This record gives sequence, C-alpha cells and structure tokens, in this order.
Amino acid sequence: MSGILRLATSSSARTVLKPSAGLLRSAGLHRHALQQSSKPNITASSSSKLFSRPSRAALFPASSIAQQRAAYHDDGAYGYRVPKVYSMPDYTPEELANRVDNANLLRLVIGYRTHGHLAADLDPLDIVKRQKVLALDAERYALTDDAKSYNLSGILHVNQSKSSAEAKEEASLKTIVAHLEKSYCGKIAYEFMHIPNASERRWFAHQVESYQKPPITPDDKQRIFELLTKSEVFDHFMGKKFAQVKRYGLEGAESMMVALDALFQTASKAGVTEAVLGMPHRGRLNLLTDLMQYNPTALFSKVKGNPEFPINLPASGDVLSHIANSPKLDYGEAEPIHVSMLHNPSHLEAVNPVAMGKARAKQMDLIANSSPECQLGDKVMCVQLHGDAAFTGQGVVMESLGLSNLPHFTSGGSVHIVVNNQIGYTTPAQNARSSVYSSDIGKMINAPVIHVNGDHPEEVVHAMRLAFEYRNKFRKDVILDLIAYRRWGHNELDEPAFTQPLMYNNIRARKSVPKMYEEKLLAENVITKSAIDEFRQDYFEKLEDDFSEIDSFKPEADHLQDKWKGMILPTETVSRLDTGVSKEAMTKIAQASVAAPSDFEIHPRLEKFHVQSRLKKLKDGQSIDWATAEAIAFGSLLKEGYDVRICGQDVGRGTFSQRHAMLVDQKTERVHIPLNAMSESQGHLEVANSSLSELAVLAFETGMSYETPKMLNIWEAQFGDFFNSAQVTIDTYVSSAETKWLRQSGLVMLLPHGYDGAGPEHSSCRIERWLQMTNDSFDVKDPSIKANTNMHVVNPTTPAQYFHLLRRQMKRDFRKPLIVVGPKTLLRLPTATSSLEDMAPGTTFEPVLGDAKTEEDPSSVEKVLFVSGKLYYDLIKERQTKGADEKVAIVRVEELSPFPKEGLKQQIETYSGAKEFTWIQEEPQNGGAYSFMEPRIRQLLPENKPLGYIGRDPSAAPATGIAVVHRKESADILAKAFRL
Ligand SMILES: Cc1ncc(C[n+]2csc(CCOP(=O)(O)OP(=O)(O)O)c2C)c(N)n1
Repeated sequence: MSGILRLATSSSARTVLKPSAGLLRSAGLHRHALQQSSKPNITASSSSKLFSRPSRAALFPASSIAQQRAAYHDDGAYGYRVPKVYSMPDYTPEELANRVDNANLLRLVIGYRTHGHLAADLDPLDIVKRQKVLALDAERYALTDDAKSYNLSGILHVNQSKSSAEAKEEASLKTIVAHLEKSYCGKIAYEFMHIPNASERRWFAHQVESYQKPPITPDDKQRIFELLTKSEVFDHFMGKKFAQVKRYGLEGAESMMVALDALFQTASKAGVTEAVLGMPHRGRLNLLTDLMQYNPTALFSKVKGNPEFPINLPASGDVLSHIANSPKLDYGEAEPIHVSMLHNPSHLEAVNPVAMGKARAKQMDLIANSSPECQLGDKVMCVQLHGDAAFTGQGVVMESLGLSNLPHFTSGGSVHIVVNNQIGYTTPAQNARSSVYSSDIGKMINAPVIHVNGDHPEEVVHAMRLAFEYRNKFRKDVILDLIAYRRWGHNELDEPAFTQPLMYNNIRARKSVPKMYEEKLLAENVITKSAIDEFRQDYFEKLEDDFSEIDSFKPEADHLQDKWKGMILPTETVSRLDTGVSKEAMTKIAQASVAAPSDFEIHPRLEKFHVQSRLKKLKDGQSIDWATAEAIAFGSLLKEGYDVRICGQDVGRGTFSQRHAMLVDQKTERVHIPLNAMSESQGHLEVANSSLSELAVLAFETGMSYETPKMLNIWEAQFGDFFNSAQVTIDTYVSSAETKWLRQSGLVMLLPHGYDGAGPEHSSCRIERWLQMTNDSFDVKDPSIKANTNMHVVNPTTPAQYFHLLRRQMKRDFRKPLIVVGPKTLLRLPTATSSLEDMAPGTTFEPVLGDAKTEEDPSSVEKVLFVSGKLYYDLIKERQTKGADEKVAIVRVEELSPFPKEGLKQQIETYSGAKEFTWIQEEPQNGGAYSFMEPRIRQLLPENKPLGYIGRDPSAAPATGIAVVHRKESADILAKAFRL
C-alpha cells in the first residue's frame, strides 16, 4: 500500500497563489476573487447536467462575507492588515470528471473525512467508545469488490507527480480503505469538513491523506522522554515534599509538555519569535519548572509560604498556581522564541482574551517596526491552554473565539490546546457539556480540531505539528484536543473515587504515560534501562538540591522590564500635572481631526454638525465640546509619539454620535481616520470597533495595556453599566493586577453615566462599586498615609478636565487604570464646554473644583453642597432660579478616588462659617459616591457638623423606568438642595 499511496509530500505539486498583501490591496482584490480566477473549465461530457446553471458557489461565494467585512471599515484603517492568503487551486477538469465517474468512492472518502473521528482510537481510558460509523462502510456505497482498482485523481489527494516511480494514481479498494482507516481512525482524528473555505478543507485533507509526516528522530524521542519523565519525577517530588499542597499535577496528561515543546519548536523553526501563553492551573508547575525555566527553588520557597517578590515591594502576591515566567527558548534557530506566560486568576478561561490582547500588542509593535512584508502572525503566536470542562462551560471562551478573526483583534490565529482529562473537578463529560467534544465550541469560528490520544506522545507531536502548520498557512485559530486523564483527584488532596469509582479503578490500573513511553523506547532499543533510571535519579537529586537552597533564596523582581523601563512603582498619587498644550497646537490638531482627502465624501449632516461646527468653535477658542477636547487630547499624544487605541462597541462614531474619530466615505464606505494623517512621525490612533462583547473585549484591552506603556488604551462601554458583564476581568485584572503581580496598566475605561430618565439599565455605571474596589485609605487625617490607590475613579464635569485626564494618563511615569464616569447629556450641553484657555500650558486636571461664584465672599455661604458629575449643571441653574447664589456653595468633586483630601480640606476651610455641609447626588443612597465620601468627608468637617445627604432613596434598581417618577425624584433633589 505504501507504494501506491505514497502521496504528495508538499503542496509544491499544486500552484500556490500567494500574492503580496500590497498588490492585493491596491487591486482591491480579495481571496474570493483569486479563487474564482482559478476556476476550471468543466467539460460538457462529464458534467453538463450538473453544471447547466450557475453553481451555488458562484451565486453565494463562501468568502463574500469576509470580503464585505474587509472592505467595510477596515482596509485602509490603521491596524488593519490584509490577512495572509494561501489558496489551493480548484480541481482540474480531469479531476472533476473522475469525481463524477467515481462518485461512490468519493462519498466514502468524504465519509471518512467527515465522520472518521467517531471511529478513532482517541481515549486512553476508553470511556469514549469507538463507534461503528455507517458512513464508513464501503458496501453502503456499492463498493464491494476489494480488488477493484480506482482512479484516485481528485478524490484522494494523490500526487500529480507522475515522474515519481512510487506514486501511483490508482489503488485497489482494499488499499484505499486501509489507507483511510489509518489516516482518519487512528490515534489522531480530525474535524475539518465544517470549514467553509474549500481551499482550507482541501489543504487539510491533503495533509492528512498524503502528508509524509516529518519523522520523529532519535533526538525527538530523547526529548519526549525527558519531558515526560521530568514531569512525572517533579510530581512525585512534590508529592513527597509537600504532601498537603494542592499542586494540580499533570499526571495522566504529561503529553501536554510534549505538545507545547513541539509547538514552540515548530513555531520557532517557522520564524515565530514571540509567543504569548495563557493557561490554567493543571500542570502549570510542571511546565514552569521545566520548559518555562522558572527556578524550582523559587517555587519551593513560595510553597513554603514565602513571597514570590522581594519583601520590600508593595505586592500582595498570588497563589502558587497563578505564577508566571517568560523565558526565551532556544531551539537552535536564528532567534530564540520568547514565551510570555501570563499570570492568571482562578477564574478559568479569563486569561484567554488577555493573552490575545497581549499578542495583538506585540503584533502591532512588530508591524510598526518591521517591513510591510511582515504579515499577521509571522512572528507572534498566541497559545491558549484550556481544561475540557472550562473550555466548554465558560462564556468567555465564546466571546474570545469571536474576536479571533476580527480586523482589530487578530494576531494571526491562536493555537488552542485542550488538556482534556475528561473530568472537571468531579463532573464527568456527560454532565459537563451538551456537545460531543469539549472542543465543539471552536466550530463557532469554524476552527479545525485535531483530537489526539494523550497516551501516545509521538502522535501528539505529529498532531501538534499539523496544528501549527494550519495556523501558519491560514493564520486562524486551530484546536488540539489532547485526550488524557487525571491520575488523582482534582487536586492531590481529593479522593476521586467518591464520585468516579469505576473511572478511577481504570486509572489506578494504568501504567503512567512516561512509563509507557520509556517501555516503548526500550523496546525500540533507543534507550537503556540504566539510562532511564539514571535520568530519573539525576532529576530527583537536582530537585533535592534546588529544595535545599530555599533558606538562602532571595526572590528577584521581574517587573518594569523591557518596554516598561523608565516607569516607576508609585508610592503616592500624582493627580495634578501640567498637561496643557499650546493653543496653536491644539487648534491645528482639532482642525486636522476633521480633515479629509479632497475626494472623500463626508455625510452632509456630519459635514455641517461635526466638521463645520468644530471649525467654528475653534475660531474663538470657546465652547469646546467633549468630543473636540478628546480629539485634541488624542492628537496631542499622537504628536508626542504615543499611540492611542480606542476600543468598544461602535466607538468610531461614538454611542452618542459625538466622536466620529473615523469618517466613512459616502460613495465607497472607505474609512478615513483624520488624526492619523497629521504627520509622518506621529503615533497611531487605532479605532477598534468591537464585537458585542464586554468581558472578552475589556480583557483583550487589558492584555494589550500590559504590553503598551506608551499607548493610551481606552475601552468604552456603550452605556456605563455594561461594564458589569466584564466584572471577572475587572476584579481579577484591572483592579488587582498591580498588587498581585506588579503588572501596571494604564487602561482607561469610559463609562457613560447619568440620570436622564433612560431607565434602570442605561443610567448608572455603578460608581459605588468602583469606589468599593479601590484601596483608598479610610483614614484621611493621618498625613503619613499617602494615597496610592489601585485605580483612579474620576467624574469630570468639563471637557477640559477630561482632556487633562487623558493626557495625564500618559504623562505620568507610572500607569494606573483610570475609570472615567463619562458624559451622556453633557456631551451636548452648551454650558458643559471649555475654552482652549482651560487646556493651555500651565493648566491641569483639578481633583476638586471650587465655586467661583461664592469664593469671592465665602462668609455669606450658609450651605455647602458637595457634588460629583452632571447634577452640578442642574444645581447651578436651580440656584440662579432660586436666587441663592451667595448662600449655597457648590463644590465639585472631580476625582473620587484617590479621595481628594487636600482639595476638600481647603474648600471646607474656605466655608468654615457654613451651617450645613451636604453630599448631594442623583443616584440612590446605596449607589453613587455617597457611601465612599461620607466616612471620609466627615473626618474633615468641623466637630459636630455632620455631612448631610440629598439624593434618591435607597433602591434595588439603579433607576426608575417610569418617566414621571424620574422627573419627580429629580425635582425633589433640586428642591431639597436649596432648602435653607
Ligand atoms: C470560573 C470558575 N468557576 C469555577 C471554578 C472552580 N474550579 C476550579 S478547577 C475546576 C474544574 C476544572 O475542570 P477542567 O476545566 O476540566 O480542568 P482540570 O482541572 O480538569 O484540568 C473548577 C470547577 C473556577 N476556578 N473558575
């Protein structure tokens, strides 16, 4: 059989269309167009009936959606790159004719390609029984004569190379079936027939059927042996030394080590120099201490309860299974591959989009700094490891997969490895998912899946190499489903037989994967028993040595390196910083922010209300609105060499149609981002309109921000409250990454907020929750306590304040997440505008804004209102109506956390004669900033002067949905405010 089916070893036998990206772009061509161009002439004799009318493919080309997407809003916009194109040509007329003539054989082959995985030998435990798949029964296709010879051309991927004496294009049915069985129903199985792109399906089939697998060399065998055996020795060592520690060992799934090593090695060979790795707990310590080069002594020291950082650093640390390391792995290629492993929280799968964001940031960096030929994914690769239960159960997986191929989110495809031990804690597969495979979620993006039996490490290497090849050819996600088992309970202290007695009888009777592999190598005479014993012994002793060094071990800091050099760990907050820009520069930037090429047709309403209106306001430098201030802030940072990325749903236009950072040509839908056209040397603005996801998208931006200290990363919620869909990321990354892992992030979150009658879900960004998540001190009197909060929470009331905040975010020498309670109605409120003067040199963000009206004669003030946000504008209007201008001072608290104690102290001193001090807010009493402000402001007030409260009553829903009630509540607040 091998003679007959020594099939094509490479795609060289076929024409590979690989036009350069630039050529494609300029010609306005896309993958679809290229594929169509190679359509064969179909001979009338073979197929006149079949093809007498236009084919469905011609009517509904598979790639038309991708094509539309590429044309709309992407191509030409910064951050978009034409994806790598790899295409296999269609069948030749002769092949098509043969497919018709031998249609029954073709049906059998398709049966194997589609359903072969169900009959494959994938499960070491045999829980997943091999099925008798009817579609694989040749007789059902009237193929009954084993000896009959068939022409395979166009049916099985036969080599066209007639020059090869061994390659034949015909084979007997018996040989064909044997080959199909071997290809599709062995220890590796494939799911690729769901891929909508015919070229990809053909490529895959070609690889599986005719691919001469790169051999597993003796060196490879040695490497596999070492990885497996070290993993097992490590687990045994840990079990011996730390019997009471939950380490989530790898026993049963040691092939994970082999898979990762094969992946990094193959990727390195292909030129990948940066890999970003997100993974959960299972086998993490095995991986860390071996492949990821984490010092075992550091790990043992941590297990003993010592910190992972130098003791003097302001970090609270994290548990063992969240530690990370980022080594450079040298596989003997020109450059080593840098594997950047991310810290992860316990929330399974939450790390995935963070890893994707970090990979994308690395990708963008490479694009900026390498030749235009450098394509997405050439040098960067995201690797995501998953547990089988988590991969199928966690919603973030779906959201993240949804981002994988989007223009402003792709980094050229992630390689997913499901470390499938067939159980989640105590939950077996039948209770864990409604799908056949854990990997089935990947089909939502049509990712191919390669299942492999984890008991066969060499097969794992083959499977991994193929997975990488697919990713490398098509720059899309691919999934390796590594089917294994878990030798112990969920952790080593658990008894798995409480819930899975039969499964664990089976497991306990099994030889370990490393042992079985050692036996295989012994049988092959590749290694001797004494070499194996010695290797085990040596590694155990090495771990003993590492262990003995715990007492003298001093952890080293690994933060603020590489791109972060020059940044500091802050010890106190810097709120005020001269972030002004010259009026001349601001005017130019603002003008540039609405400029478009002469042949560009802007929507007439935008031309009038956006472009002309902005230009007019610039003339007198007054009435600068929020969107203009934001554009100037962006533009000024770009001019100073920073990059800016704004991401979220519909951010290009802006939820409230205020931003228009990207203009769309009315004739062609071409996109223009005016701020990217200011000068050659400026930074870039990436306008990343996102999918309708908060959790994955926010996490993605968070991941980016870890890689981009020189980029203003902004995520905007459509309405402020939608952030809560991303709460996992906020709790485990945004608010706590710095203290847990010393990882800073300058992420800005824009959260439109305000009680304008929009109802329970569009009014509140839950200020109270953000404040509760900060670590601001409750003691505001002790001057020795310096505010250095984990996040800054601000509620600016003027465009100038917002402008300064955005600039401050980049101008400081440290990074902190900035939570902006953002405007909605204020975006168009004429009084909520600023002048260029307010943003000129010498100006700054003011944490507290005093009352210009009452400051002249503070002695006549009877009541001081502390307010934050848009209510301020209602208050000043009402005060005027009530004629209370001298009696009531209105003090704006613009920065909520860190608590602006100096500014507020000053205000309280100014109005020391006032009778009443009141916190006023439009939110319910259990919401807004009240519960945060009250205990703090109280400490600053004179003795016996309490802090009053005016606002909505406590409420379960953040706001009413009844307009009349809303208006009454608002009126009551205003009435109470000026009741003296
Ligand atoms: C979001 C989330 N929910 C629940 C848990 C608790 N938990 C920890 S591990 C685990 C089982 C995970 O199973 P699987 O994904 O198959 O990975 P394995 O531990 O088997 O490698 C569960 C439910 C968690 N860590 N995260």
